[in-house]
Amino acid sequence: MVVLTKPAIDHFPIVKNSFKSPSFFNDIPVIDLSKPDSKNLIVNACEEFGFFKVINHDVPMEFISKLESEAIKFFSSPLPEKLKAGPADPFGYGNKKIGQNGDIGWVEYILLSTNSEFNYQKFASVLGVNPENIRAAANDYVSAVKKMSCEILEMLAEGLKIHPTNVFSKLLKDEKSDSVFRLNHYPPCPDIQELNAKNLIGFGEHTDPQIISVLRSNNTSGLQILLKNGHWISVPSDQDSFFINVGDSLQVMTNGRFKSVKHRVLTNSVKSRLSMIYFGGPPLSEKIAPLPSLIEGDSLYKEFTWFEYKKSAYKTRLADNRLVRFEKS
Ligand code: GA4
Repeated sequence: MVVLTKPAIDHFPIVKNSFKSPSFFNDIPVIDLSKPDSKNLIVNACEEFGFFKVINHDVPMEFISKLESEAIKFFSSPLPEKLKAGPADPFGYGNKKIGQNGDIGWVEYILLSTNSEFNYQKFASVLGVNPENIRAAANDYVSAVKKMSCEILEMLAEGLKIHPTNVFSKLLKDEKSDSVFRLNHYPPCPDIQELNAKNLIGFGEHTDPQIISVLRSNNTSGLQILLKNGHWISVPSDQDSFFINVGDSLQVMTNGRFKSVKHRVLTNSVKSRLSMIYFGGPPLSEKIAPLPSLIEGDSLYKEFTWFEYKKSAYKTRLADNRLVRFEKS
């Protein structure tokens, strides 16, 4: 894989050596999707961590490896070629720059809207392949992951005793669902030692705005989540499983019972990390508010449309709390 051009890495955000680096956390909830009684475990995991790992899913391995090999091909292309698929505005190829408000990370990526043909064209022109191949690979993967996300959201609704159980999943199934797909490549950064730093930040701390995010990575670790006690813990990589994040919108719909999990990615000094993330979001016109059956006492949030939330989110920095302005005072 091509290493990013050697930049002045001292401009990059780092995690200082001054504290012990976090150890791997082996108590991340693991949900076995083949077991029908997993619904209560999902609810517990969303309450405690806003994060869990899924095994025995039925996303075909073939879809994962096909897309992964297309992504490797893409990220191995010469930089001037890749730049032709950029800038990420917000969709397209991005290199180090995340969003439009000054965030940077040791990462290159492709951001796609799951319902825009134009995006695939941009991506495929660089690979010099038939756009149909890449479109088909991304579509197969995203459709299978979306199906799994909907199953998880329905189990979750059942676990919360909400009727009908499709309250969350119908938002992803809607043909106007504003969902996003992201491929992230974190090249190794061998010069980390020069900085007297333990780790370079690949993707800075943030919460995801949507309802649910589904991440799959290769066997290189780097992902960390923030626990309720304020400690960052490293998530052991597992290329055969998926990792699920609660997003801000699900936090609102559950009236804060579930918390969107703060997470970040640290760069490895030797190995490349490749991740694929599906962010399941509602249609732009959808009104987001706490579900009446989940309001015990007061509603913590004002009602807003997903469009209003996104408009305001795109003006924020990555680490900002994007929900404060929608909280009831
Ligand atoms: C974080 C989650 C997703 O990766 C993303 C990101 C988006 C982007 O990269 O364009 C944002 C970020 C994310 C939240 C705040 C804004 C928008 C970068 C940024 C600084 C695609 C998303 O939906 O929100």
